[in-house]
Amino acid sequence: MKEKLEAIKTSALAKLEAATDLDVLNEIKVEYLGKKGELTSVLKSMKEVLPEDRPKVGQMVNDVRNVIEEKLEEVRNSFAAKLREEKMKAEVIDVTLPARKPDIGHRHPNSIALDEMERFFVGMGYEIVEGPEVEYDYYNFEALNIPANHPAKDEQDTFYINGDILLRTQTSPCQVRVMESTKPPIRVIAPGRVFRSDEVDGTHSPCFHQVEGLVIDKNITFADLKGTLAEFAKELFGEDTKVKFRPHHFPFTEPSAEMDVTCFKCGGKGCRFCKGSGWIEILGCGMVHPKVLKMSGIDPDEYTGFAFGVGLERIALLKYEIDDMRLLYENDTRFLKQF
Ligand code: 2NM
Repeated sequence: MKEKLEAIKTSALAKLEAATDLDVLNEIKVEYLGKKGELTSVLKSMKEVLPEDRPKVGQMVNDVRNVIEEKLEEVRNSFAAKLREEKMKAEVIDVTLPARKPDIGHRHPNSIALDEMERFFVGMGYEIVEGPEVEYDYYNFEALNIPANHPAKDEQDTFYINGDILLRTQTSPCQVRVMESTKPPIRVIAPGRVFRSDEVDGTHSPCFHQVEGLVIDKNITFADLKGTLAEFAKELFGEDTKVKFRPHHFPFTEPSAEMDVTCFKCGGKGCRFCKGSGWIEILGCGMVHPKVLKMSGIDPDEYTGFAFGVGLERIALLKYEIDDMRLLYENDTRFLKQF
């Protein structure tokens, strides 16, 4: 029995000495110390041992078990140490390398332009309002004096969710909601995303942004409109900017106009930027149509108001001299980093 135990010990220690990884260690552990292992089988054959020798043999089995367990632990520790050493070598940090710069994003030209406009109007006491991009036909068209079959509906063809619900073509529906729920005086601007069924090109996109403004109070006149928008133009394009108003037509305003600013490149003499005219068109505006006021519950005999609409992309393109609108949507950081 003693020889047998010695043989088990010797072979176990030799195998442990030769082991190369943790899996092999576990196999050896099972082979010698497991339930069906070599030492257990010795214990099971105890009945063949003389009763008086049993404690001694039992002691010997325990000694062998302890020796094997100790060796097992020793080999396992040496594996862990080796692994740690390899990991340290692989993770060496060269502290002399230059630091990696964090990649900080950049504000989009639209956001820069919008911020500037919002600052201007908030400074004049306007509130900023927002509304749903998915709108009722009523708020987008009907309440703005654009009834079914009106030709303006053709110009502002959009994406319909169903017969009554669509993607808004302008942010004026926000202003209708404000008129319905607020007793004048009203001074708001409504910036936001709008949608039209347009082909993509250098100046068009089916999804773009507008900033619309609305002022309603007693005795608001076209003079208030002109004064406000002339100041706005100076803010955007410089103190020397002059404005002119050309008669136009919008169903929701009467009278209506488009406003041009003197070309900030040539100061109005005419250049390539303004195509020789000296003027650049920047927005549409007018006095809110009495029918529009009335539909939203405001008495046109007591109150008057003006409104305007600016294309945000158009302003960003002009201000930063970008010649293709598509650049604003591609999010190429080489482009965005320039502003
Ligand atoms: C424009 C041009 C002129 C406008 C009108 C209204 C409302 F809600 F008061 F009727 N909001 N915005 C308006 C007027 C918009 O965009 C070119």
